Amino acid sequence: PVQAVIFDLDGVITDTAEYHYEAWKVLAEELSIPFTREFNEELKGISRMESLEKILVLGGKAHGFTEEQKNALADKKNEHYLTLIQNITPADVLPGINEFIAEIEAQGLKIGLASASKNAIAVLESLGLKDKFHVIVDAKTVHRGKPDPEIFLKAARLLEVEPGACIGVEDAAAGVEAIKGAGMFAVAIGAKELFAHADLVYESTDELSLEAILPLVR
Ligand code: G16
Ligand code: MG
Repeated sequence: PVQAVIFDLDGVITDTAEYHYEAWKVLAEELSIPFTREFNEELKGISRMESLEKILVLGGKAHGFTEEQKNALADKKNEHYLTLIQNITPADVLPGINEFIAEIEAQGLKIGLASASKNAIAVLESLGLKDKFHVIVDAKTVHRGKPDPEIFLKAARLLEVEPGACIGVEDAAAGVEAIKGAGMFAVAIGAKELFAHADLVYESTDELSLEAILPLVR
């Protein structure tokens, strides 16, 4: 039987993608790289440094910077991002998430977080949700990013639950791949055609229903 639900953060619990977009946009402009909302979609679930590399490739500047310079660029983006996320409040929790968490608690299941963001704890605190999580695994504590299953496996291990007894919830293709690689039931949020490997796809977070999911997990 299902014993835990492990959440992705950005795009599932709250929509920080817009803040990531704004912060990258300023940096890209300084580097004269054309950066669009469309391209920002490709950065979902991807680590900060991998995102920077992709933006530099987009601008044809993949080889123009030393490691030290790239670290400085990534730090600069993060400083801007940190000022933007100071505006996050509990009102920014995505629709249906508080109700879904209440349903999980009522069933006595454990709750974990598996986020590629190094700012995950700060975001959860601003949302007023940090105390709901029995375990928080973020990018600071794992070696390999999504789509590697490491982050979801670590969350399950810390929750003391078998991966097969976990439901993972994600909005990025790389994240769904990580959940399936971990041997968990994968619930994806977004357009159906983007998630061929998910066990279940909901277009929006407000459709999340534990009652509907549980009978589908074997
Ligand atoms: C999130 C976002 C990504 C972002 C990454 C790293 O992952 O989806 O777009 O690049 O975190 O964020 P930071 O720069 O704050 O470390 P997730 O897994 O929560 O969706
Ligand atoms: Mg995400």
